Amino acid sequence: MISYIAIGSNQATPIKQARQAIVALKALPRTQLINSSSLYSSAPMGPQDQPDYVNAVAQLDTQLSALQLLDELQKIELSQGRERKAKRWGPRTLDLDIILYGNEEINNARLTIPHYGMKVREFVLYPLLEIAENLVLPDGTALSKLAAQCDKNGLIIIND
Ligand code: PH2
Ligand code: MG
Ligand code: MG
Repeated sequence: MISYIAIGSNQATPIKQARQAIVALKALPRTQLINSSSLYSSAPMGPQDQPDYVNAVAQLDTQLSALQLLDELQKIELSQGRERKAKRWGPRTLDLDIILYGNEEINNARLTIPHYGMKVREFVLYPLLEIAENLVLPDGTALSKLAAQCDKNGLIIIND
C-alpha cells in the first residue's frame, strides 16, 4: 500500500530530527521508502509561543496494516525523545502522522485517515504536492486544488 507520512519537529535541532526520521522510515519492516520531500520551515500552527517547525512528507510502500504502521511510527517518535504532553499543538521533538493510506478512509479510536487537518495545512499540502503532484484524495478532491486554496503562510524550503 502506498502511504504518505507527515513529519514535523520544532525541538532539539529540528532539521536533524526530520533527517533522522527519514532514515528511520527507510528501516521500517516490510516497507520501502519511495520518496521524501524537501524540508520546509513553517510558522507554528496553534500556540505562537513555540519555535518554528521543520516539516516534510515521505512516501512509503508498505505491507504493514495502517495500525501496524501507526505502532511503528510511534516507536520512532519515542526513540527520538517524544514526550506525551497535555498541551494541544504544543512543541515536540518529532511528530509522524499517517496522512494517507492508499485510497482508504479509516475511522477508529486510534486513527483518522485521511488526516483530519491535512486539507488546510500548508505544511502538509505543499511538501506532499512536491512529491505527488497528481494525487487525488479518497473523496475525489485533487491535491493541487487544495494547495491552490491554501495560503503558504511563510512556508519555505530549507536550502542546505
Ligand atoms: N504540528 C502541530 C502543531 N503545530 N505547526 C507547524 N507549522 N507544523 C507542524 O507540524 C505542527 C504545527 C501538532 O501536530
Ligand atoms: Mg501532527
Ligand atoms: Mg501526531
